[in-house]
Amino acid sequence: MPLYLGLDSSTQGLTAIVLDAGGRRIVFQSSLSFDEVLPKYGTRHGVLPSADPSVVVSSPRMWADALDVMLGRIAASGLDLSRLAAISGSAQQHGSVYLSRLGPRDLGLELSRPVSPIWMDSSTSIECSEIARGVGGDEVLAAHTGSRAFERFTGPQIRKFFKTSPEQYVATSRIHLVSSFLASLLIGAHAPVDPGDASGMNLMDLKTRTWWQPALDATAPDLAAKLPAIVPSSTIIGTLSAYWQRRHGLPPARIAAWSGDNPCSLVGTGLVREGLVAISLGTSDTIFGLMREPRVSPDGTGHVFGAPTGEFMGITVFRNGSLARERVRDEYGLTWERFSRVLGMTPPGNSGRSMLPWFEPEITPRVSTPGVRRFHLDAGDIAGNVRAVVEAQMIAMKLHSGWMGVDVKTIYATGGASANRAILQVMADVFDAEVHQFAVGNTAALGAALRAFHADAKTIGWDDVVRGFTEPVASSLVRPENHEPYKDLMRIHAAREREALTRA
Ligand code: ADP
Ligand code: XUL
Repeated sequence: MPLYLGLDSSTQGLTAIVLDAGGRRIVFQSSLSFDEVLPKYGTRHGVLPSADPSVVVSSPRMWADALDVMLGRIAASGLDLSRLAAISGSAQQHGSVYLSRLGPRDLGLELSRPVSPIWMDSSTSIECSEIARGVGGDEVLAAHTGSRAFERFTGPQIRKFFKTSPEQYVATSRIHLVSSFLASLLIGAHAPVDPGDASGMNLMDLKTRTWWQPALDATAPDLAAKLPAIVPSSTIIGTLSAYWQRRHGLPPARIAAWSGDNPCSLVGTGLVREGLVAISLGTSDTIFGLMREPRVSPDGTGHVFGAPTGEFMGITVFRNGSLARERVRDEYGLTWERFSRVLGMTPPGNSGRSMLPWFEPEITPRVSTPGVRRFHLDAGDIAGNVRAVVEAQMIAMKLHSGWMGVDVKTIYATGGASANRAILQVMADVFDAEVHQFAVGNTAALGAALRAFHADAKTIGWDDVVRGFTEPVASSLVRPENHEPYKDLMRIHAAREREALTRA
């Protein structure tokens, strides 16, 4: 029976999952951390050092090297790779790669810009306003592309590059997303993007799934010629190039279009039907669910992306996710085990102590000048701060996801921090919902493998593709125990956010 490989190039590392479609089981999993395995690039948490905190870039060559390391691991895994039928991938969204030429693999590629701005960048507020103005306003942009202009979205990033480095912009023949860049390396030719990742650019018309000319015009000249084609998510875009076949002895597997990590996670959590939500606690915290019809967020916070099923997905994204939790953990020299124990010992509602956890600029709500606000909370209060950061994150997630219109009774939790049941208890209490864990922490890589399966065996419906792979672990259920304190806290938190934003 065929094997399918899913790769996930995330902010901090690369993960691979191989699944056996017939046996409905995962037969290989491996992850690497960019900082640890490729130290010569000098990244921390996957990003390059920057003097300006609003500028966040990473290295496309590092992503290419990581792909090489991972394909080497797969080749050495002992799996019968003659059965490897198809490969797909997932990547952190919004990041862009600027190429003047694409060779047969990473060493052959010529970058017109050595670094890639990624989703954590918040340096393009001016370009966001310019693009919104150019198309007739925020609402018009959101109605067409699914989102108002956001700093991390690729369009504003491209505009900034065009304005600050016009010559390099002209020398750029193709601008890829991280997903289509890595897919290009696999097929040895320029790969298209899928609608899921293209909708993170402020450039695609969500309904027609084609580039929206007014947005291209408002972004940079001659942009249409520099962008990849957009193809349905389950398109086979080529075969693994001769280079990789020779280098690692891999078979000529079919390559399916890559997508963004959130659209892939939608599939990897089995959310191929409307009415359920998943929360991913990765480097970013995200809450998302499938949408049959695109309903754009009226307050402008969330996004509508294309879903791999051909439908849509609603999503709200928070920048101060795992790294904010880590900041608190490290401030008090805790391990995750100790962090969880302390969290479990403090009461829901935290006896009135709370926080706005904006350690870094925030996406939701939009905060460009970071700063943590503490309320009735001393910096030296370990237990109070641990609970405050997690409660604030979960409350913000509930407050800013109402626009999706889902009555949340069940949450599928995924991402690195979803292994932490004390954090999931706070999630269950704040949402007053049951929270489920998955056996696979990286549902983006699993979703990518399942997308490869779907693209290869097109006649199989999505329900059948995900069956047996994406059911949450039955014994993992975390039930809400105490929602009462959060009814008031939700209101108080919303007022504090509003006040902090007016003062900023
Ligand atoms: P990404 O895919 O965005 O790179 P992951 O989903 O792999 O991120 O999540 C990585 C994060 O998971 C780490 O930054 C770490 O803070 C967090 N994490 C890992 N284990 C735990 C734990 N036991 N409790 C809380 N957070 C954890
Ligand atoms: C989504 C977003 C992040 C990145 C990194 O809009 O900015 O979730 O995809 O994971």
